[in-house]
Amino acid sequence: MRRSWHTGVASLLIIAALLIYIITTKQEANFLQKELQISHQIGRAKNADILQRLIHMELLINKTCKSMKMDREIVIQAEAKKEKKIVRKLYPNSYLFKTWGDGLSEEQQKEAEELFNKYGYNAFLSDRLSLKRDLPDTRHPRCLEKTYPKNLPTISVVLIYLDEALSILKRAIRSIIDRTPTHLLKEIILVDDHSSNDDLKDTLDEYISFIQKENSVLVTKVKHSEQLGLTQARVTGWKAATGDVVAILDAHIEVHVGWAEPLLARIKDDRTVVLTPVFDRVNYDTLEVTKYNPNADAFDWALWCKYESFQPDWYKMNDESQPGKSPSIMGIFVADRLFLKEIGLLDSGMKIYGGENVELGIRVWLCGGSIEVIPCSKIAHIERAHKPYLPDLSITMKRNALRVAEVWMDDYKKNVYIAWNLPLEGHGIDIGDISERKKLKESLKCKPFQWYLDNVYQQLDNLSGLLAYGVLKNDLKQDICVDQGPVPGSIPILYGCHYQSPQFAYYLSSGEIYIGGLKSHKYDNRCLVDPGTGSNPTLIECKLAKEKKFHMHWDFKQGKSIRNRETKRCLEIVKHTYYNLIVQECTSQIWTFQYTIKDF
Ligand SMILES: *[C@@H]1O[C@H](CO)[C@@H](O)[C@H](O)[C@H]1NC(C)=O
Ligand SMILES: [Mn+2]
Repeated sequence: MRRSWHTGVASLLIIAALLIYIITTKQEANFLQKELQISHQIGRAKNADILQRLIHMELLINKTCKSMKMDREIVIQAEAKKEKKIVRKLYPNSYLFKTWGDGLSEEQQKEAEELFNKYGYNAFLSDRLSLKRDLPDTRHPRCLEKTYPKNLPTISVVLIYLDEALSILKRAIRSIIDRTPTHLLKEIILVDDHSSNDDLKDTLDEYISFIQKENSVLVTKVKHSEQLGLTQARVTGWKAATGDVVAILDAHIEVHVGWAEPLLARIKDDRTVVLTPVFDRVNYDTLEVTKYNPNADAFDWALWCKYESFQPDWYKMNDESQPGKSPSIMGIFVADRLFLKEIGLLDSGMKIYGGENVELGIRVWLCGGSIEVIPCSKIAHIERAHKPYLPDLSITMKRNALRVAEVWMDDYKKNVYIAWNLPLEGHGIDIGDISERKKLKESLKCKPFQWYLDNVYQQLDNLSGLLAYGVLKNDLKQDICVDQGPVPGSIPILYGCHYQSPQFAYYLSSGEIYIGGLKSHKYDNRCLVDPGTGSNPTLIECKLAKEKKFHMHWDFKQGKSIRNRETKRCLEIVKHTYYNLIVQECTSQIWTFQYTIKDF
């Protein structure tokens, strides 16, 4: 009885924690840009129910819809008005209809909701918008002043998809044809990762032959005979490409005016630079475009991608049209076709989804290339409300991340294990054969991962001070764990062990104890503090605690007591109705972290 009540509260706490984190962290606003990010952030919560609810809540927050400006929408509304009756909202709780869809008939609402559930975006509206719709020009004014040589490398554009809405795919093709100089566009390659939608068969093929004739552009379609996942789809696209440069993109995009020239000019200058354009967000409900500012593409130790600021020298230039160095890519990228092959294309051993972008990023930097974000090249990208493939992408993400760790990260691979709360030995996850990747690394004479941390991605914390990690239990009561407690709030508690991030604790050689998950970047964690008076321990941002000289250092050895160095009090538990977590005069209670990294 209490257990299920506790589980419910636990779910709410986790959701609340993540929501607060999302709302309060400015950077997070950026990383909501890409739909990948949504599942990345929540991927850590393994509970599928939490996941679902969180997706919905996040979408709610993420909503910035303004009044509809699309012609077609006005037409729809006008039609509905003609009927002169107040139409019932059939789906008041659907994220599609939060701000969109006034005046649709019940019939139309049904159709729109059905399509939304199928695709994760407003395919009903997409079907009614012009394929040639204009996009707001979101480029920095300096981008408009730039000129490019006429003689640039040619480009093959690869669009990857699994059961995309036909009109979305057509609009992507249309935008590429209309906004890429004809003499530079070698071909468009559609890679279908085994879709089942009927209209992606003959109807799409008819459109392809129509548009080829109309524009004398080569458009080819390659369909997988079974579902192979994103990495393999990208490899398939690369294999079909013949241009000097290959752009590997999602299919729910529209390219902006002038998107290709800055990319091609940069690669003409230096063929070893792998590039990424800057996404703008297309809302999944209104299909309106929101401008995003350029950012570096980075990741945490679990290898979920996240946005990161550029290095300080980029901001010193004070010129937003300049390329910025980036530790990694988000998934779409543009590269010299043959150079990409020389450095090993993509890791075909990756499954379904996740990690392949980080693998490429690290490999390019370590093996003779570099990565840049090109702010003058913009692509509008739909952030879907949900994605195809798996409901919980963290399963393949974890496996793929371990592959990257084993091949590329040397001793730092343990940080990936720690981020996924796995033991350093014997995690039992099958990561497949990595011998080919290791051979590649040798033949390319790639630099060690330390170089990458020192020169490319300094913001990533090397976690060198960690001694122990995982859940933290008191010997007196083995089924409860130390937990970060309600968020917002700063009082850690005891709670039935659920082995999710709010219960992850870390002991450092400095004597600090982090509780409630580990951030991969410096100064983000919350440290356990003895306030010195009262019996409640508190959690305070470590940087702040250090500044204020709070009592944040604890003497501890695995299986011994946790004793504050300054106050000499101990972290202990006491039973009233429930067990409480307190600091008090030491009574020799003993504690155990789930995993240790080295003897201490
Ligand atoms: C880890 O980073 C810290 C600074 O954040 C540095 O002092 C330390 O030397 C680094 N350790 C290693 C092994 O690179
Ligand atoms: Mn996408």
